[in-house]
Amino acid sequence: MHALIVIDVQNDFCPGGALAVAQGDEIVQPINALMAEFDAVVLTQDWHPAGHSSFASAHEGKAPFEMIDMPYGPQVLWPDHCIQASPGANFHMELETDRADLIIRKGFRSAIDSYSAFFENDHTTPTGLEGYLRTRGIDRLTLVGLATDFCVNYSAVDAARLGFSVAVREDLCRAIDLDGSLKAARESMMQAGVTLE
Ligand code: VGL
Ligand code: ZN
Repeated sequence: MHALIVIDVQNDFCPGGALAVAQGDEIVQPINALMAEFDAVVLTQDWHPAGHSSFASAHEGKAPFEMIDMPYGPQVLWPDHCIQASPGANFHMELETDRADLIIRKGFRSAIDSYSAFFENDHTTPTGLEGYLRTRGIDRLTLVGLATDFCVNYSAVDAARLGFSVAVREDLCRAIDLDGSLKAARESMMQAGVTLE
């Protein structure tokens, strides 16, 4: 069984959003068109409480895109984004969310960020997605969405490590590309055995 995992296609990651990814909206229609080809469709939704610890605004004297050391390791600080129940946290208006079997939210704990759809950034706190996929008999995943070098990358690497067969459709992803993060992400995905399509 083969699932399509659509990562964070939300207003704040699209042009005009708080953490806009260039051309992030271009992938919406082709992702809609792809949904029918899969046994299951899962959407992820970045879903932060106001004042989340990944926001630069929560750290005195820090600006967006600076790094900070968190108890679980280094963390990029972001502009406030995807705040629970805000318009920016909504899916892109044209994404066909009605076709999703499951919508899984992540990043809702104030003290820890969660790029991956499988584990929070401590790499140990599970989101529950693995259990959902396994109990549905899903062993193959295709990932698309935003952003290639953060949430798609972390999700793909975790999925491969968990033993799923994983492909990333790079043409249906867009990247933030911070200080070479896209190149590093491609390398880590290839290293983990993810197929870049
Ligand atoms: C993401 C940065 C912060 C992503 C989410 O979806 O790639 N990036 N939160
Ligand atoms: Zn986030």
